[in-house]
Amino acid sequence: MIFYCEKHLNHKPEKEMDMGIFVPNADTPQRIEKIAVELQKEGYELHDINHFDESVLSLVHDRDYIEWIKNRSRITPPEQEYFPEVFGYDRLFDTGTPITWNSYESALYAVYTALTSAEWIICGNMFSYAMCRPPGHHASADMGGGYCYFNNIAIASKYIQNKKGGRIAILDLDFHHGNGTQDIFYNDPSILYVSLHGTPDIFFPWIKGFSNEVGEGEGKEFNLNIPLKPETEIEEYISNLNIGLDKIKDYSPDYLLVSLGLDIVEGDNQGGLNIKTDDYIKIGNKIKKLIDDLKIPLMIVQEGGYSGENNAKAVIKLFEGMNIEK
Ligand code: Q9C
Ligand code: ZN
Repeated sequence: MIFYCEKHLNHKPEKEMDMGIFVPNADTPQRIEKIAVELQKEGYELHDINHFDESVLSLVHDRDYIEWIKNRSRITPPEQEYFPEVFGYDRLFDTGTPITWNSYESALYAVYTALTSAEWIICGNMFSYAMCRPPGHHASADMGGGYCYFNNIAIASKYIQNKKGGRIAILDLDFHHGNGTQDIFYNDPSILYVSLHGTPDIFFPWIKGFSNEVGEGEGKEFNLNIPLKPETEIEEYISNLNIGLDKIKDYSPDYLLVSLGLDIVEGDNQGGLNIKTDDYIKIGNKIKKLIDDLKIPLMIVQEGGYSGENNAKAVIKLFEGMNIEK
């Protein structure tokens, strides 16, 4: 089942600061809208989401961080964007994640979209796709950034465990390392985090995502980073994906959650790999084989991907490769 919520349309950051100058913000509503339109043309149905209590944010985030984002949204007039004073002062780690009057609400409903998807799989269903926007994987317990405010997939993971228990594997296929998700579960052996991403010594978020980050304390060995060279193509991508999938197979989780960023596609304006939209059939095949072998449900959570057109093509190919029924 595919879940979509139109509240994301109210979150329209206009600009971001890159190398000291303002440029158009890449997290546009269109990048999700295009997926929605094309999926429906293909015969997939989108389903509306359920409402939850705002307190679900506390499953992952600190109270004062939540209040800060909420208040910042509330006091920012329409047509204005708040940019952080970054270092050591604000709760956002970059200058690409402005807060508008509607950011809090849109981010909250992205969380609800992920939780509706989570509900669907814990009720005994095998597949869901949460069309979240804004994305989540860069947000840690007390800091936003990389277009992310609340960590949708991390909150969904906690929600699933609170309701059903069990162990979860998160496979992060976004072009960027999910520093927020890694941080949140770094000491947690009940959640395995595996990420393939453009190498952080060249690409955002720069600070995290290296292969020597393997988890800490009880969480040691339950974090696997697989950094990739610029312009990596599908053959090399798949051999690295296999390493990640083997790790997940050995872990034998009760649920597989995928952070689906489509910004690994060649030409993405925030990306740097050379994956083709058609290659998603192969990626889909691999994931399908794993969940069939393990006999576990799959939940996909939308993260990045900045060309609406390619996003739609990639999702359709991925679903084809996974044999998702319409
Ligand atoms: N020249 C996600 O894909 N861009 N976030 C930095 C540096 C930040 C991406 C640009 C990209 C954040 C969820
Ligand atoms: Zn990304």
